[in-house]
Amino acid sequence: MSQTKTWWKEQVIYQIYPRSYQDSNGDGIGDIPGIISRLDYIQSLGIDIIWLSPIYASPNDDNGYDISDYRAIHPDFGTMADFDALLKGIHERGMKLVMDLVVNHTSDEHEWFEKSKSSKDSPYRDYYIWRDAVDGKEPTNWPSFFGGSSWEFHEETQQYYLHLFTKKQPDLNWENARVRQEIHDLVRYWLDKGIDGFRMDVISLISKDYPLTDTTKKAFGEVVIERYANGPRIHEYLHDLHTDVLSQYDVFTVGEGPGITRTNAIDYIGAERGELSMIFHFDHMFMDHGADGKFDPVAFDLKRFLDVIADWNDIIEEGGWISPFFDNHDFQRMISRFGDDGEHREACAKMFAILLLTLRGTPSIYMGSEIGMTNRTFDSIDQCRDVETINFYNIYVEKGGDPATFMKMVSDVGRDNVRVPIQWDSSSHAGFSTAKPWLDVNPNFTKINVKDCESDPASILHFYRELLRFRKQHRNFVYGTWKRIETSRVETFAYEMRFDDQQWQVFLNFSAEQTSISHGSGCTVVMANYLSPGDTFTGKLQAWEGVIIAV
Ligand code: TEU
Ligand code: CA
Repeated sequence: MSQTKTWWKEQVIYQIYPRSYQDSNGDGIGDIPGIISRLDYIQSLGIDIIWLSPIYASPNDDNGYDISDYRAIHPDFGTMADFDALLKGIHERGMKLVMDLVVNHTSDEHEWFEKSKSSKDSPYRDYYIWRDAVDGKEPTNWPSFFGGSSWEFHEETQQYYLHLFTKKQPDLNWENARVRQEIHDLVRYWLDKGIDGFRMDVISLISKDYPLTDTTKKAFGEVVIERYANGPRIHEYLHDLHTDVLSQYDVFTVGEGPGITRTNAIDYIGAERGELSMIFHFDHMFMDHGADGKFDPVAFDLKRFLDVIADWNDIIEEGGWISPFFDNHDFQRMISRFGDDGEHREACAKMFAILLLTLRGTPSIYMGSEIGMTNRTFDSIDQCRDVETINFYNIYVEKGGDPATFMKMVSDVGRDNVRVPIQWDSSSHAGFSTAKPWLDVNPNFTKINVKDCESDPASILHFYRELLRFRKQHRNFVYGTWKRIETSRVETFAYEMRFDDQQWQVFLNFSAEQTSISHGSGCTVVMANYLSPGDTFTGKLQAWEGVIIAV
């Protein structure tokens, strides 16, 4: 199916986790003026769209994914005037701004919840999901994403409320038309300010499947699909939000959705559906999570990973659109997770850049990838700030688990790995702040930082710039076709892209082993992490080598 031309299909997203981008006032917390001071840098990369993780008022139980006022900026980040200046600065540079919309739940400190819990007769009671105890216990056996039960008992009114995330993140009741109206209003508030779209947090979870009943599944991922995601009214809610509000602006939306699968995704993103512009899917991100989630890991399966990438790429042929990504603020650094962050770090980071930027869709680059940032080591839970890590640590240790074993897992999969400050230079605190940061920098900042990359023409940073420039010059990436080329070796991923009379092939070696491929020998290199444009490809692939050739 051919795709209609739209600006947001042609662009590239850069995600900023605001607490960790740049501190401007020496309190150790990244802020809006800090981001403003780095806009020239972001523009110099060739980024089109900036996605900001939440900057709204929040008690920060889940670092801003627990919002207490949707129309206020958290003082840690600055003021509304700072926000307006940021938006202006972004637009002046020809870029766009996408905000995070977190409306599956609010903070328990949001005034709606304060009123809701005040009394069973409150007109706000029904803004959230309250239930009586059943046989003196939780209404259902639902586990929370962040450990423990999804129900919290409220003594004063003697009922439980539902929270799929932490108990400070009560789920909103979307069945209530007033709730939907409030959300439409707040979406309009931000769109009227001139932002260019929303990333919609766990949007697949907003419609609950009533009556709420016990799950029969054991594995958490299956519980999500069985009970939490893709509820009966999800498409009605998204369609209404689109029709009543979003469609009146020239904006786009990217929905985040655990439980969205390869088969039901098209219902969210099909061009004629009028729901979401694109989604982030998680099939490659959850595949090494075991029955109890990320702290119950199973072995990474490269073959499956590459099959998932190729399979989801085809959804674009079916008329859908996605945002490819390999890391974000919830996972670990992509090269540490899927590649090599040691000996072959540079080659590997560049190879992943080739992959990310030659898939179809609107790619999302998580801040710091452009310099090949890596996971760090966490030896003690005191070094961690993430509620997910802390909750699961407590559960693990209470059950008698060895703290050191858990901390090893945290160093692999903990979300704080990607939440550490950006490494700007080799001065103290990596140039992020003059004070001790809210989450300590990765000690490797003296070797991996933006400043050093700037002065090295062969750096990962310059490679990203070149690749982004290249992508912009060629429409193959956006409107062409993409087809996998079968290879005899799992670690060699190959595909072909065509547009008009242009034909390219991409070869990627997902290993440190040298190998060769029977395609493309004698063709001219157009972009590569070892070879230079204009070189002749010989069919040999070095460790983590990536190459795009013209056929
Ligand atoms: O994440 C949703 C989600 O699926 C994650 O909880 C994921 O399972 C987990 O992070 C894997 O470690 C979104 C936000 O991106 C995340 O930061 C929030 O904590 C969460 O929703 C609740 O708002
Ligand atoms: Ca600050």
